[in-house]
Amino acid sequence: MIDLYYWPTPNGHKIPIMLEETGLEYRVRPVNMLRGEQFRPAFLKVNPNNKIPAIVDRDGPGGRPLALFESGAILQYLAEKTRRLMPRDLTGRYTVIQWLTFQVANVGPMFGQCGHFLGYAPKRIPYAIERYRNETLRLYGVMNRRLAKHRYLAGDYSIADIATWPWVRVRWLHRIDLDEFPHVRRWYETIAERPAVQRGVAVLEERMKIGNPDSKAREALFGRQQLRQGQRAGQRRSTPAPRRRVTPPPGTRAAARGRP
Ligand SMILES: N[C@@H](CCC(=O)N[C@@H](CS)C(=O)NCC(=O)O)C(=O)O
Repeated sequence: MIDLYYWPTPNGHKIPIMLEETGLEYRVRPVNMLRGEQFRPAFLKVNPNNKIPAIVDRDGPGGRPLALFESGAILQYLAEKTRRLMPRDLTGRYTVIQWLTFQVANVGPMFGQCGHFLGYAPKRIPYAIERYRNETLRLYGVMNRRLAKHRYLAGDYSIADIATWPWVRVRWLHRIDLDEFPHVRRWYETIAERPAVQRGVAVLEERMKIGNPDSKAREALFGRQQLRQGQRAGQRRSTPAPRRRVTPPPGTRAAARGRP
C-alpha cells in the first residue's frame, strides 16, 4: 500500500498517473496547499520542502516503509519497483533519465514561473511575463523537434512522458497554442487517450483550481509561512529578501564595469 500525499496540480498529477499505469495499490492523502496543509508537522516529516507530491511506500525496500518526495525521484522509484515504464539497458535508461531531468529542471520551473506571472501575480509585470513565456515557448520548440523524430520523448512511453504531459495539459494558463507545435499535439493527444492517464487526472479533480488564488491561497502559497515553515517557536525569523539593486562586490571586474 502506498500513501499518496497529493493535491491536483501538474506536479501532483504525475504520481496518480504512474500508480494507475503500474496498478500499484494506493490511498490518497489530500494536502490542501491552498489552505496551508503543506506546513503541517506530520507532512513536513514526509517532505521537509513543504510541497506535493510525496509518497510513503508502506512496503518499501526490505519490507520497511520508505518516504519519498520530488516527483522525479518518486517516478524513478516506482518504475524500479515495478520494472515498468523505464528501460533496463543503460542507454535506454539514461535517455529516460535525461528527459525526466529535462522536465523537472526546465519544464516544471519555467512553465511554473510563466503561470505564476500570468495567473497568480497580484500585478502585471511585462518583463517577467515575457521572460518566462519566451522560455516556455523555447521549451515547446525543443519538445516539438524531439517529437518530430520520436513517438515519445525517450523512446517508448515512459516516466519522462508521464512527468511532462500534465504540464502540457494546463497550457491554456501559459497561452500556448498547440497548432504551433503539431508534434507536441500528436504526442499529447496519444497519451490523453490512455485509460490510466484519465483515471490519474480524475483523482480529486473536482478540487483542482489553477490561477486566481483567493487571499488564503495567496498567503499559503506565497506568504510568510513559506519562510517560517519548520522553525520552532523562539527561533530567529527569516526576513524577506530586500528590494534593492544588486551591486557587485568592490574590486571585482563587474564592479569596475559599474554593473553586476
Ligand atoms: N520539484 C517538485 C515541485 C513540487 C511543487 O512545486 N509542488 C507544488 C504544487 S505543483 C506545491 O506543493 N506547492 C506548495 C508550496 O510551495 O507551498 C517536484 O517535482 O515534486
